[in-house]
Amino acid sequence: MWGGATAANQFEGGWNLGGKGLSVSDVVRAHFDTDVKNYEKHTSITSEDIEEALKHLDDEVNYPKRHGSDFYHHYKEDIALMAEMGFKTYRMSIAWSRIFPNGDDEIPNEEGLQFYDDVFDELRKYKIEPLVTMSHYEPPLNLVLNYDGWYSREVVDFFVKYVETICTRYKDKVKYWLTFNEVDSMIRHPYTTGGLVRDRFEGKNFDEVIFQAMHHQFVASALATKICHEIIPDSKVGCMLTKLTYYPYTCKPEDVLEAQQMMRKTYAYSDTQVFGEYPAYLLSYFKNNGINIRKEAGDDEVMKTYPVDFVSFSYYMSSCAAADTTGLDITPGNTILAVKNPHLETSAWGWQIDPIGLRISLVELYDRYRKPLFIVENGLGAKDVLTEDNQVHDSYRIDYLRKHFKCMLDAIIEDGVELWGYTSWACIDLISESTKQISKRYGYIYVDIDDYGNGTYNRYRKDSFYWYKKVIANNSLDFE
Ligand code: BGP
Repeated sequence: MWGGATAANQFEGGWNLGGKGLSVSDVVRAHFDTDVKNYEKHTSITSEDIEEALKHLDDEVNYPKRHGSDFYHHYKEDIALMAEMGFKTYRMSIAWSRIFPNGDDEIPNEEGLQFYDDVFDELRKYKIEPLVTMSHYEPPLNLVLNYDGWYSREVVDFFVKYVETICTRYKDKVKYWLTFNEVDSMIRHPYTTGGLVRDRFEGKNFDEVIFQAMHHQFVASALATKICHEIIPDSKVGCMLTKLTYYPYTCKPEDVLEAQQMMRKTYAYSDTQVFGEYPAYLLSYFKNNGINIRKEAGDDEVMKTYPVDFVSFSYYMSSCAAADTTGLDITPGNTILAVKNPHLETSAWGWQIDPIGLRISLVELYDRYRKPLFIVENGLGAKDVLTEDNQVHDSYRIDYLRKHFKCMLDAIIEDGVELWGYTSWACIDLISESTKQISKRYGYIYVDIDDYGNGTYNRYRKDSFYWYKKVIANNSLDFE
């Protein structure tokens, strides 16, 4: 299933239209003046930041996720362009706060439900299968301010109600679902993923807070799988992990061990969702760090009984790990900083380009889980130039994709990996999660706005658009 991916919090816009409530992402400010490689600045949100954002509800310039790429008003045109490329599938997310504006509402927002009905109908018109993420950095803000986000057990119940609502409403329209985007990302950006604001937990072990919130998401994810299967018997529900890939910097056993430990930090969360229980090494981590998770009776059983049907992941880059990093170059990756690999090139944002790492990831995940895999994010964030005649010559993107596709094919053909599909991130330009810039562009389709939201919002096909169309039509790279 070839296609592309987006997420409402970065793409949809219409943040205050159609009865939508505020989500965590609507109050995240961009920092246009800082080093784009400085993640800390972009991800650590304080109560003061939120208060400030609430005073500026007319500001879309400094809060770019509010306008995104305005899919809200462009969905027909965007889906037609996806169809023109031959998409078989489109990964998107439902904004929870469009359905339950405050998260704890008694009844859902009909206008919000209708919006996604319209989107799914439009996709059906072109026989594009939706793959829907239930929660992609979109917890309703009210759940942060009045419940402390996913730290609160009550949020599990609110999520369950939301899942029941969307599964019932879209039971004839959506078969493929993902529960939480990059569930592991809670450890790197606890606010966006879990609605956790550090200063609200003074006096508490914040690491414990994060794992408690994550436990709630694991239980909620298992319950969502159960609900989905009950309401839509032929549905498939997947987990979604950030596939970070670490190589030992040298063959010194100390570096190999360090890389293994780093990889386990990546796998801990998909291990839990696939095997339905916490892996021994995560339990050891809890014990050794004084982390006590509060569980309710039945949690373990729920997690064990309703594991995911397939494993989806994002893959952009790889990194190195060393026991002693003194004197080594450090470079950014997907919300991480890690040791630079001297054998790889980097993107303009410092991410290390590694197609073979994708094959390695596919093999490792398939050997580990023996479940079908789905690559739901992969792509190159680059600075594109729109020419005077509205073209974008993005040969660098084609080059990145071609090399990754070749490795994907090798994984399927040589290594026997069962890969259901591939949705590149992001098929249409949108606001970057880490830097809040649209100038970090990923799309096959250019959206004519700048980082401040100035522009026409017109869509233009890039060179990669025509290339991807050929890949899909041929279902191979042989046409080149
Ligand atoms: C993933 C997220 C996406 C996304 C992507 C690219 O981790 O699921 O939401 O944005 O990374 O990252 P960025 O936008 O920081 O370039």
